[in-house]
Amino acid sequence: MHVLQVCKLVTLGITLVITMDPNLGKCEEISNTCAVISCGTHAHNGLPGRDGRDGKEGPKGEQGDVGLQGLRGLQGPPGKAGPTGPKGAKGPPGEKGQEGKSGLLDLEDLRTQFRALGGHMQTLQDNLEKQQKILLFLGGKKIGDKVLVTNGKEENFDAAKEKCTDAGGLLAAPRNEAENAAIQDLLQRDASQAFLGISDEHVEGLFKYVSGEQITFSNWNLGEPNNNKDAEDCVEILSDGKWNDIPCSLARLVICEF
Ligand code: FUC
Ligand code: CA
Repeated sequence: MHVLQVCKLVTLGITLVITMDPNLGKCEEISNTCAVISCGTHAHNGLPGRDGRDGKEGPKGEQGDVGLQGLRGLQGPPGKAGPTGPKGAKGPPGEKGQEGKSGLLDLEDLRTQFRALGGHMQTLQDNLEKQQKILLFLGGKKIGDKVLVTNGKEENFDAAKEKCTDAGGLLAAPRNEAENAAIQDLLQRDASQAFLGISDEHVEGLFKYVSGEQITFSNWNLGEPNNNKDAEDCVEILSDGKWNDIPCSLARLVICEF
C-alpha cells in the first residue's frame, strides 16, 4: 500500500469521526495532531502550519517528596534551668570515728576535779590561818574580821598611811567600841599615842576615813576636836582610848588593819 493510500484512509477515518462528533469538526484542531493532514482534497502535502498558541495553565501537581535535611543551625542561647533532679544514691559509709567518752566518765572527771579544787581551797585556808597565827604571835590583834598590826615605828600621817597601804592594809580606824579598845590595847605596848586612819584635811570639821567615807563612830576626848591653831587635821588615839585632833606632820605610832 502506498503512503498516499494510507493518508487517504486516515483522512477518511478522521472525517468519519468529525461527522459523528460536531465538537471535533474544525480542521485547525486536527492539524495539531497530524501535520500532514489537510482539510482539502489536495494530493500533495502542504506547508507546516504555524506554531499553536500556548495552552492553558495545567492543574496543580501533586505534592512532591520530602526534601533533604537542611544544614545545622547556629547554637541558641542557654535554656532555663530544669527542674531539680532526683536525689542521688546514698554514698558509702565514712570512716569510723574515735571512740567517744561516756557522759558518766565526764561527770566522774568533774567530781575528781571538784575534789581537787576543794583540797586546794583547804590548803589556802590552812595557809591563811597559819599567817594569822604568825601575825598574832608577833603582836598582831584579831578583832572580828580585822587583824591589827603595828610595826613599832612612829611616822607622820602620810608616811604612816603609806606604810600600811604598801603592806596591803590601811591605817587602822576603829568602826566601833571593840575595835577602838583593840587599837588602844596595841598602842599601850609601844607608845602613848598612835595615828588613826581619819582626817578632815579636805573639809575642815568633816572627819573621814582614809577610804573616803565619813566616820560613823568617834571617841573624842573632852573639848576635841578643837583644831588648835587652825592646824589640826589628823587624829591620834591616846592611851586611854580617847581621840584628839593634831597636826598631820607629827610622828605617831603606825598601826595598820588588815
Ligand atoms: C590641846 C589639844 C591639842 C594639843 C594641845 C597641846 O589643845 O587639843 O591638839 O594637843 O592640847
Ligand atoms: Ca586638838
